[in-house]
Amino acid sequence: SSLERTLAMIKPDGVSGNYSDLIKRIIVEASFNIVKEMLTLLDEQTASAFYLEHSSRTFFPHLVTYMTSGPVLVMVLEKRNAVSDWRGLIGPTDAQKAKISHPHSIRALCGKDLQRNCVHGSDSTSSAEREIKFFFKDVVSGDVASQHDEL
Ligand code: YYY
Ligand code: MG
Repeated sequence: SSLERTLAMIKPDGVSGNYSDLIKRIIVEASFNIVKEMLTLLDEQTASAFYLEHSSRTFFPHLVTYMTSGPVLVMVLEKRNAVSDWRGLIGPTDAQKAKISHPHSIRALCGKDLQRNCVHGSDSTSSAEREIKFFFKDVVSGDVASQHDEL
């Protein structure tokens, strides 16, 4: 396996619930390198574009309202197998189900329900590449060995 980058985001309920420090501690203890981070407030257009793949779903308007309801912390994480390892750490989409099936996952620890699940993680290496470019246009997700742009 080679070094990978993935896009992580602490969603509005995570930031407002003061989970950012705890989540960053979990990230660092799991041997991820936080390569980039940005605290930002998503507008409707940005949140809609980020979740474009879900635009036809009935939950989409609620998702956009939620994602624009407060600041989010967007991060680029790097390690070997970053994409699947981060998905593993965050756990299932539904935080209520996560509390039962994956009680030590971040969504179980910090999330509330299916919508307010505290964190995002790219679901594949191609999604990761697209999502990293979406937020950090100067980061090339290939050739990570030559990049040392830590904060
Ligand atoms: O990748 P992941 O975040 O685990 O789930 P997705 O199926 O991509 O859905 C994106 C996002 O949408 C999810 O984190 C919460 C929200 N959502 C929802 O509010 N209601 C659903 N029935 C499904 C997803
Ligand atoms: Mg997804």
